[in-house]
Amino acid sequence: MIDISRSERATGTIHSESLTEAVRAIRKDGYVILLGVIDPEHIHEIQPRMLQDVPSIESLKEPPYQFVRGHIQQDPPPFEPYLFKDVVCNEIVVAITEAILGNGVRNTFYSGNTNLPGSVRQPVHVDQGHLWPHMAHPHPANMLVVNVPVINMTAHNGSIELWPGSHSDTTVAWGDSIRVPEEDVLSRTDTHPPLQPEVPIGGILIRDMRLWHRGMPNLSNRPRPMIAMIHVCSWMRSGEIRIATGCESYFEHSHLETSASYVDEPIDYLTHHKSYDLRPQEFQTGSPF
Ligand SMILES: O=C(O)CCC(=O)C(=O)O
Ligand SMILES: [Fe+2]
Repeated sequence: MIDISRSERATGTIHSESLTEAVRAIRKDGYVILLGVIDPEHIHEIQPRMLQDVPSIESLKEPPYQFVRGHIQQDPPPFEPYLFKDVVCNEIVVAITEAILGNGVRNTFYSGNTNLPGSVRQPVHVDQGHLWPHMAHPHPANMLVVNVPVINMTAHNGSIELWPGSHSDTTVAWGDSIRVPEEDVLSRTDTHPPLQPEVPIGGILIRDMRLWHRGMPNLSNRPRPMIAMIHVCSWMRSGEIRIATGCESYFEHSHLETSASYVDEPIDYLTHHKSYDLRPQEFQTGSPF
């Protein structure tokens, strides 16, 4: 965990030792957590709207469940007054992702995962596998997920489970099933056990897209939304985010390009996601692996 001071946040500059530490953590552990990066007031603007949007997603004919019940894909509202520069183009986050991914870093995603009360365990998975799998040495990171908790995230409300160092395991290949094979999960459990980090509002989690992780049960009585952005190397092909016309300035940044199209018509941000890899035998009860 790296504490960002008030003056670093105010000026949008990270101390060089903290930058070095963040880069080292992402390379070695596959993730880093930074505290005090985003103005909590901004998250407190987004939070009620995302919580209010949950029932509309749950009442869809096919809610976009990810693997198992209780974990839905949910976009934050892509229009004013819910967009903030320190969320979508955070200076400190960009300094870190650019240090890892190189010049021309791009954000290709503005969505999120909401963990509903009563949810069950997802299978352990990566969000993308290795470009060159089964190598003696893993390739450097090409994609980083930037997660922004929308409520204080704790083990009680189903903080994301992370498997430190697992991004260096080259088993899962790009284009494969993103599930980590059961025997690999079992053999890592004792040597490198997983953890559920606590990340309060204003904090941020940056993780290598290849890091093993999963959604866990939410034991509280409130949904736990978490925004997800994906920063990629300049040469990665990717999709486009749809944002309301007039909001271009939130995404203007000299080092981070956002792959966005700006649209005049209302954006169907609550209804356009699909469910992912649902299996009847684990949908209700959760996956052991
Ligand atoms: O919401 C979480 O804690 C993780 C969800 C996740 O990893 C996914 O749906 O791919
Ligand atoms: Fe995931």
